[in-house]
Amino acid sequence: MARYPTALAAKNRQSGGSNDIRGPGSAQDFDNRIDEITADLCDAAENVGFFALVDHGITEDEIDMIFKTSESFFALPDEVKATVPWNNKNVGWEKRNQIRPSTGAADNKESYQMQFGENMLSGGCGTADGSVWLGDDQLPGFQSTCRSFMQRLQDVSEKMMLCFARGLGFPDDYFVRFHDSKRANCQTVLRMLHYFPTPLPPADGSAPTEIYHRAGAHADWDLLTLLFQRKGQSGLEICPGREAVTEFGLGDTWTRVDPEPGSIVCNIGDLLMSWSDDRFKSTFHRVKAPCEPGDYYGERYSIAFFNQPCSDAVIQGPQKKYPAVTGAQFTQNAMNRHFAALQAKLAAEKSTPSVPLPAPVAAPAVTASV
Ligand SMILES: O=C(O)CCC(=O)C(=O)O
Ligand SMILES: [Fe+2]
Repeated sequence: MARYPTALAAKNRQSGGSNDIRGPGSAQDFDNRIDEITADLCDAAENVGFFALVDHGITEDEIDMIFKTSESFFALPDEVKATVPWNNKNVGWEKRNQIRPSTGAADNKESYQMQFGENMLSGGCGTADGSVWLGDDQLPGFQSTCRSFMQRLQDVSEKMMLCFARGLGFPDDYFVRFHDSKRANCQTVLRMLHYFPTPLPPADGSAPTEIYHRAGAHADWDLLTLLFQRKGQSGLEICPGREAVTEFGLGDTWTRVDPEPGSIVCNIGDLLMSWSDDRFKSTFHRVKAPCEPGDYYGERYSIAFFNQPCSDAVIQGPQKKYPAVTGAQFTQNAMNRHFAALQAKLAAEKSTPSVPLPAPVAAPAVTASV
């Protein structure tokens, strides 16, 4: 049966300990419990690749506030959002334009990606400063609200990076140095996501004729992802144990990860899997295309934070299982693999006419999203 540790806290509560990686207001707590937390995190990373983090220090008010900011962003007219379009530096807004190799069709969603550094500074189409940051003239305080939240997530991520470095036998600051959000070439991404409502299935009980993908099955490319879901807006599913699954987890058993207010769903990405010589698992996951009773068909918001390496980071595991690559090369290789898999999927569908082809997309498909 699929295992999903619902919370690191559950274990710690049983042992009577405090359950946060950053005790309420107390960095001291983290320092005292660092080895215990490292053991929990490494256990989850080795066996499942997904875990929920609680008592991380980010309040429910802060989470509510960033979701309200996200809702205000997506409520803007498309012409306004199009002034900050997605580009291949992996920043900006896209709508129904991300095609996953697992489905060969665009996700029925829109998303907006932000980074800390130089990749945001150009690519705008009509913003006052030419950046892909939405200006205060459109949404007052938008950039500063998002940046503050990104910094909060960076702080939580750095604590986990320290634990993973220690667990792998690297110096404590090893991953933190390579993911330094103060450097201009930092590639870490905050992604706001908005899934469109899915039409309800036919009332006569017959199967829906069209599949509306939300986020097709995939693994993330980054080091570590932190995800917030909204209460009542379910859909995230995982397929743990990468070596035990078929391609993209298709045909395997999926486990629901329902939203739990205040908790952060975390998962190991391909980068940390590779950097740990495959000791830690990057796990397939998806936001299920609603199609069955019990599925959630309404509009859905989520927010993800993808820890990406600075472009000049040098990536190699302690056992040197894979040749060393830079952060830029790792990302490029991931994009190339993704593109090749997508082409193969589309070519296979073309030679099998019984499978409907996806609608053509107007702009180049998003391939660089994590
Ligand atoms: O929206 C979600 O819950 C998950 C999104 C996701 O997996 C991704 O964007 O990589
Ligand atoms: Fe993902």
